[in-house]
Amino acid sequence: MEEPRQSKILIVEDEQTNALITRRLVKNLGHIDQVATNGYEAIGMATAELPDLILMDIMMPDIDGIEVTRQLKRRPEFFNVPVIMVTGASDAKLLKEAFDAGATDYVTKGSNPIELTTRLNSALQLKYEVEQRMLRESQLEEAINRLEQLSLLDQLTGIGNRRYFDDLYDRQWRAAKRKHCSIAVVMLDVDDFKRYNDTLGHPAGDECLKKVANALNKEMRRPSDSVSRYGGEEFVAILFDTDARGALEVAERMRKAIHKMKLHHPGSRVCDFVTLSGGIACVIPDGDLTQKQLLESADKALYQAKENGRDRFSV
Ligand code: GH3
Ligand code: MG
Ligand code: MG
Ligand code: MG
Ligand code: MG
Repeated sequence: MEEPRQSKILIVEDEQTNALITRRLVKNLGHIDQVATNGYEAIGMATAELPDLILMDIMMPDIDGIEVTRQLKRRPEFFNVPVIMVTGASDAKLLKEAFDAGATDYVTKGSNPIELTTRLNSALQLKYEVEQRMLRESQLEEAINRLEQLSLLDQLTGIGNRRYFDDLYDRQWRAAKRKHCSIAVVMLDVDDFKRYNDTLGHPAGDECLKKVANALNKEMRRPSDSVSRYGGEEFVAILFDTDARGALEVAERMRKAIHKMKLHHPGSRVCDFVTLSGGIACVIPDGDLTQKQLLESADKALYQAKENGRDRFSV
C-alpha cells in the first residue's frame, strides 16, 4: 500500500480541546488541517476549499454533523470526499443515520489514535483510487470520441467521408419524414479527372481534390447543409428542407465557386480549368421512394449532365 499523499483535512469539532488533539494528529501525519467549530462554518469552509477528507463531529449546536454531511453529500463535488464521523458514543441508531446521510466511516472519540490514523489512511487511499479510475475512464472516453470523429473524416480532404454521409443521410431522411419537408441530394463529380491525373500527375490530383472539397464546403451556408466525399473524385451534398429549385441554386453556386478558382486542367475536354458536373434529386420522404432510390436518381441525373456536355447540373 502506497503512502497517502499530503491531503487537506477539514476537522469539524465544536470542542476546542478535542479539535486540538485531532489537529495535532492530522499534522503529524503530514496533512494540512483546517478547523470549523460549527455546522455552518463547516459548510462554508468545505464549499470554499473542497477538502480531501472531512472529520465530522456529530453533536454540535445549531446543525449537527449528520445534517452537515447530508447537505454536503447532496452536491456532486462531494461524492468522492470521505466523511469520517467522530462520535462520542457509538449509538447504533445515530450511526445508521450518519451512513444514510453519506458518511464513509466512523471513529469513537477518545479511542486509540492508531484507529483514527488507520481509518483516515484507508479512506484517503480509496478516494485516490476512485479518482485515478475516473481519470483513466474519462481519458479513455475522450480517446474513443476522438477516434470516432476521425473515423468519419476523409483523410485527404478533411471533410466528411462516406461513413459520415451515410449516417447523416439516414438521420436527415428520418427528420424530413417526421417534418414532412423536402430533402435534396446533389451528386458532384469532377470532369475528366482521369485526364487530370494523367497530365499533371496523381499528387497534383490529390491537391486538386483538396481545393475542390474546401471550396464546396464553403458553399454550405446553413448548419443543416453538408458536403461529403462520396469516393474518388465524387462528392455529395445533402440539403435539408430544400426543394429542387433551392438545390439547383446551391449547385450553381458550387459550380461557380469551382470555376472561380481556375485550377489549370490541360487535359480537360470542357475548358482549360477544372469543372464539375452534378445530379440533383429531391423528395419529401413520405411515399414509397427509398433513400437508396433518391441517391440513384441523383446519380442518373449526374450521368445526364455528363452526357449533355459536362460542367452543368441536371435534375
Ligand atoms: P468524367 O468526366 O466522366 O467524370 O471522367 P473522369 O475521368 O473524371 O472519370 P473516371 O471515373 O473515368 O475517373 C476518375 C478518376 O479519378 C480516376 C481516378 O484515378 C481518379 N481519382 C479517384 N480518387 C482519387 C484520389 O484520391 N486522388 C487522385 N489524384 N485521383 C483520384
Ligand atoms: Mg460536539
Ligand atoms: Mg466519377
Ligand atoms: Mg469524374
Ligand atoms: Mg466517370
